[in-house]
Amino acid sequence: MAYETILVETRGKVGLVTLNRPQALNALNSQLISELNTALDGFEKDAGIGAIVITGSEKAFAAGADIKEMQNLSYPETYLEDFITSWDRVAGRRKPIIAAVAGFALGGGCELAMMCDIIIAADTAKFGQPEIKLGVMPGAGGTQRMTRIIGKAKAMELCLTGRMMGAEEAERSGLVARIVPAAELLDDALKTAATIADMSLPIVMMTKESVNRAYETTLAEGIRFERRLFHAMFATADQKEGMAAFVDKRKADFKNR
Ligand code: CO8
Repeated sequence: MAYETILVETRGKVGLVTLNRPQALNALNSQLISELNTALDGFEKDAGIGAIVITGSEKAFAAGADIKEMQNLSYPETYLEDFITSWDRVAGRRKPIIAAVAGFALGGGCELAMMCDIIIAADTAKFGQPEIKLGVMPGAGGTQRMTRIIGKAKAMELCLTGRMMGAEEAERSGLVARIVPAAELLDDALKTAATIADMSLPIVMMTKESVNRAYETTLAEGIRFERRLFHAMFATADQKEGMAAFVDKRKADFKNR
């Protein structure tokens, strides 16, 4: 498929999507989101792909939803089209996704990063939910995911003032897993993704599902969910291989079954 707003590549077992609307700081319009969903559908179906990286440019991961596309929408149009709901499909993916963020991750850009499983930030990264300055509020999970990730005090401040926070503050707040020098961002994210892609895919997917449960249920239910999946893992060949490899002092050769 020919994409116009993203670049799609595979690097070994890693699928790489680069947001590519440089003239608009990678603002997320409907074409971009539709192309991103198509690319992710392809990676999800491809048995050779074990992890995905989404990145932007040096200047911007994404500066938000495309304001020029949105500005004249009416309420019935947003309601009838269920505007933004398809954007959330990124969060429902089963394979792990790393957001490699340099420069601006604002509004929908910050929300897109938070839909991913791990955010690795360049030292140049700036996160924020500036929608309030446009007379709206975050619409793709920003008020919800950010509050769960960094807590009410900071999420409330960021959403109500629209101020940006830099990479260090984002790491301190638990939004990003790690900060790396900008020049090393993509290599680092690809290396992290490759490490994950080398593990057993079903075990990786179950682990992702289990960690995500922590956001949606009580501790007791979450622990029960984890235990059920943990027990189920003993039905996989990869559990036998992983533990045998440890005992034999060799690298595990997972077969994804
Ligand atoms: N939408 C459309 N175009 C944009 C956007 C955007 N969000 N951001 C930047 N651009 C365009 C500019 O209009 C400009 O285009 P042109 O050259 O044609 O005038 C070009 O990108 C470069 O931008 P600037 O000249 O403004 O670059 P600066 O370096 O001076 O400033 C900033 C960079 C601070 C990032 C600035 O561009 C800015 O404030 N952008 C808007 C940020 C913002 O408000 N984002 C929130 C948008 S609303 C939103 O995201 C709602 C979420 C809804 C759900 C999304 C689901 C995923």
